[in-house]
Amino acid sequence: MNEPIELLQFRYSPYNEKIRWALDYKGIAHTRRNLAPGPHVPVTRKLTGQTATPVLKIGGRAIAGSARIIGELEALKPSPALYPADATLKTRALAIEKRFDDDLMPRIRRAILMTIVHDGHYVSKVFGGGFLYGLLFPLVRGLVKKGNGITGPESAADGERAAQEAFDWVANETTATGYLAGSSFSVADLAVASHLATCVDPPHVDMQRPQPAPQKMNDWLARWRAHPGAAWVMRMYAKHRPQPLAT
Ligand SMILES: N[C@@H](CCC(=O)N[C@@H](CS)C(=O)NCC(=O)O)C(=O)O
Repeated sequence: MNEPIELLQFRYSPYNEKIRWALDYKGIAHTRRNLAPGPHVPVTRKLTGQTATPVLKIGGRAIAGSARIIGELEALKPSPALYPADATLKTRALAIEKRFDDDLMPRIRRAILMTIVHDGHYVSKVFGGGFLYGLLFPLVRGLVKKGNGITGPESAADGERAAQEAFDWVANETTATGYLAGSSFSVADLAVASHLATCVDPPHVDMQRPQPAPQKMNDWLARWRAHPGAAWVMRMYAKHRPQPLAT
């Protein structure tokens, strides 16, 4: 494992957080390169033929797709494992990851974006874009909304329904063992906690949003604060989320 590993990331993003967490959890040394939403497009497209982050560069390869990247990291450094050894539990863990990656998070993200998208300077702070980015954000605001499937007020209502469904489900599924697939930490917990961190702001340097935040964002955070599912997210961060290993 001597090949240099570089994560091309959005500084604030649940899908990128999945990869940071997996790298840190496995103790894999890496570097991170921040991209800003908008200007990232030519960079990720050239490397992978699609635009989304995270992109992991490892040796001469560039890999996209957070679930796929975790699979690669699991093969690269199997211990500590993120995939359950038991085949049935592994199938369950991967299905949970997929449901949050492909359905719940895209819906939740629309509601979250709608709490900050009016404030270019705040968006810039979240993504580390700098003053000019904040100033010019109105030029890409429409594209960001469209790219994320925001069609109107209904998008916020649907995102809130998705978050409620996610938090209720997590609280219910973790009562028995504290974990989502069996009785120990796995990729299911890592993925779900990374996604729901966007509603909870756990005190970790990689996922705490800058304050002061727009009122609508703070209202969103307050909406979930007392939910047992939010306490579970905090627990996963406290017990299983190491500090960053990146240089
Ligand atoms: N299914 C992808 C989704 C990744 C994703 O949605 N990434 C967002 C950041 S949260 C992104 O880079 N969006 C910009 C784009 O798609 O061009 C994964 O699991 O990695």
